[in-house]
Amino acid sequence: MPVHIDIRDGVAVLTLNRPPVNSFDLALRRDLRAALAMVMTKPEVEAVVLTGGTRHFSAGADIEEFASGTRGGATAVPTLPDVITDLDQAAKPVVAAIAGTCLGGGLEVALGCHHRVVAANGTLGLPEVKLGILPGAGGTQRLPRAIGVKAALDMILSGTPVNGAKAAKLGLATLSTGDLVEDAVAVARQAARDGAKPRLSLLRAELPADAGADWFQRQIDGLKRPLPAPLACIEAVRAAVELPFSQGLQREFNLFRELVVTPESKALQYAFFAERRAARIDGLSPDVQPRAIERVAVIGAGTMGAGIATVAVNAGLEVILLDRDETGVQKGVAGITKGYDAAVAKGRMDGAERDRRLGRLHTATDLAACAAVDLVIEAAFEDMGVKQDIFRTLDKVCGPDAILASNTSTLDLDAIAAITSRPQSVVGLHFFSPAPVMRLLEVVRGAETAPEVLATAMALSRKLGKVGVVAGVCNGFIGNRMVEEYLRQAYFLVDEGVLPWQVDGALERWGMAMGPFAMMDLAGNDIGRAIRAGRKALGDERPYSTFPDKICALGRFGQKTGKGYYQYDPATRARETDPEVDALAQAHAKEVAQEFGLSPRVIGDEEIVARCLLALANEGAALLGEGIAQRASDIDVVYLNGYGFPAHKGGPMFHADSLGLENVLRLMEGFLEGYQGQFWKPAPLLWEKASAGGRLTA
Ligand code: T1G
Repeated sequence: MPVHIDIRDGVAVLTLNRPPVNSFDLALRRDLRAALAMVMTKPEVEAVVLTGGTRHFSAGADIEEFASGTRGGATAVPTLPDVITDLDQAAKPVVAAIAGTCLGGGLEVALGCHHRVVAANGTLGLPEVKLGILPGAGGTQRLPRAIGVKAALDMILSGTPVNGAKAAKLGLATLSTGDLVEDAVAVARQAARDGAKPRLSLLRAELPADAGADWFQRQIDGLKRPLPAPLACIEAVRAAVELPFSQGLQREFNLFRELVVTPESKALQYAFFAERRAARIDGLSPDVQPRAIERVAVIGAGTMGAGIATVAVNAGLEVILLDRDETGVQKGVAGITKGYDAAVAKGRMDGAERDRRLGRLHTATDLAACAAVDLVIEAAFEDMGVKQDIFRTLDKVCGPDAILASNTSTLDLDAIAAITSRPQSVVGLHFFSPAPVMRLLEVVRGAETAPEVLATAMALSRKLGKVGVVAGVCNGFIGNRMVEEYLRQAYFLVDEGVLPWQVDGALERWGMAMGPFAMMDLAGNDIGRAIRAGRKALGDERPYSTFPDKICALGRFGQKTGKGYYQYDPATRARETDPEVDALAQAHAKEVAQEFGLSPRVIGDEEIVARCLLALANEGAALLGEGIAQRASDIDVVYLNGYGFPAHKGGPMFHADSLGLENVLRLMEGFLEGYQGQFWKPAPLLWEKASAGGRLTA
């Protein structure tokens, strides 16, 4: 039964029971309405408590239902607003007992109740803006009446949830310090005695007197990107202040209906499910169970290794951090400790937690220390010989069930696995820098990686708070292989007279968090040079601009040398264009024009964006066709979580689909006319899907 009813001495406790997260699909809405109506008619019931169990009060409306119109449809009666109105207007007091997630429509349901009691583990929020929509079941009207207009708009625009204590501090709920349901029953009983049914819908939502008449306009002006959803959120909250409740609800509903069909909301809802789909390993037998990972060794105490060790410690694992000598190890430990001390200083962590985490961090300089670990993550120098030496020793010292992982970003994992006696236990765990911040983790399956090892690596990525994506073995796996083609086009644009900051500007205006040149200055242009040299050594003869190597020849490696394609403020690392680079680029373009007989032409934003982004999608289609990625949406998950691709555009593959693959091919053929035309080779899968009128992300 989606709603369980238990009457306890005059109080009806309704428990939502719709696994996995009590999302309000049609069945749950119908059942809750019926259960509420039923208990309202029982004379022995004087009040009602509504709860969802200990992990999920409710994750909100059923996204699948309104994203794709399945499961009965979001507009099927009773709609979620219908159910919330039943709660709001109920004849007897209704108290929400909230533990765990209470998000979106789940919080809106709780706001329809007359009181709210929350457990410490409560996570209350309105994340709709992250799906390109807005709270469409009264949240923009009731939350301002519950906690004030400013606090409400902050929560709605950020989509960030608050925990139980913060919710209590905001006045959103009463914090339960004992048994949540019992506390809620007591509140319900008291409300019945008092005859108190405080309905938020009867209150007014007012701005503080000092807010100023243009307060809402200032919120609009303060938006980082004036996308439809945040703009609509501000309008809906304005309606809560300026209109009577019922008219405000109508305004909210109209804004919701407009948003739910926008390209941004389609892309964001696609991205939500794409991330969850990425966790699935196609063809994996349900009998395969991930192994328990409790003790991890991280080899290499440099930036990456120390970052990975931090991630593992944060996830509650026992960690041994190794490096060649004590100096290297202690440098790594110092970096980790510094990070925790900064968190304590900022009040994000207390001293006891800091000490607990550092207590899980151990050190060694001899690989023999890996004898009893469940998993080794090698994050040593990106050199095949170095890695093979380490794996040769690990193969001897580690236990028979230990999993051996490499954090290599480009090297051939199979060549590493081949020097061990256990290739089935070797997997790639490609973290992105800085490891404690970047959510993406490419889980690289070698030719012989055992299904159980792969499943364990994917389960570990979830435990580490990462978004795991399975990748096959090729140079650069998914993300870096595609970014090479993106960069290739960016450099060709410089060959044709576009300046680096102009390329970055076009892509950043389009939505990329950082343009390709700023990105390479961050990653290190010398790293880019090493990758290019590595690909050439592997026989990649495809032409490449000589411009990036000219930059490297000047020692302009990027932020780490204070100069790259830009110059950087030593204190703030703020970037500034550099006339020296502009002059170098112009001279370079002149040489290319003479060599290739190019006539100068203006290349605008549209062409810059198209050439760079379609190069991404094209290489994505190529590797998808080779089976390096399991599905196109996995490729999008890589770009949304590792390369600053804007989520409201869905990812490079979703973006290509949204243009239409026939149009993509036509655009590519158009490029064949230009200087870099010789380098375009539309991927076979792209041809195939385009000619069949299909999509990459279907
Ligand atoms: N609708 C449908 N399915 C959902 C869902 C939802 N709201 N939330 C989660 N799922 C599925 C998910 O796809 C996965 O399915 C399974 O549940 C476990 O999720 C009117 C319109 C709640 C914090 O944005 O943030 O309310 O892959 O793997 O890591 O104003 O899910 O197993 O088949 O993520 O423990 C607003 C979205 C909706 C919350 C749990 N609500 N969900 O995280 O598990 S719009 C949200 C989450 C709305 C109203 C509007 C997380 C979670 P499968 P999971 P988790």
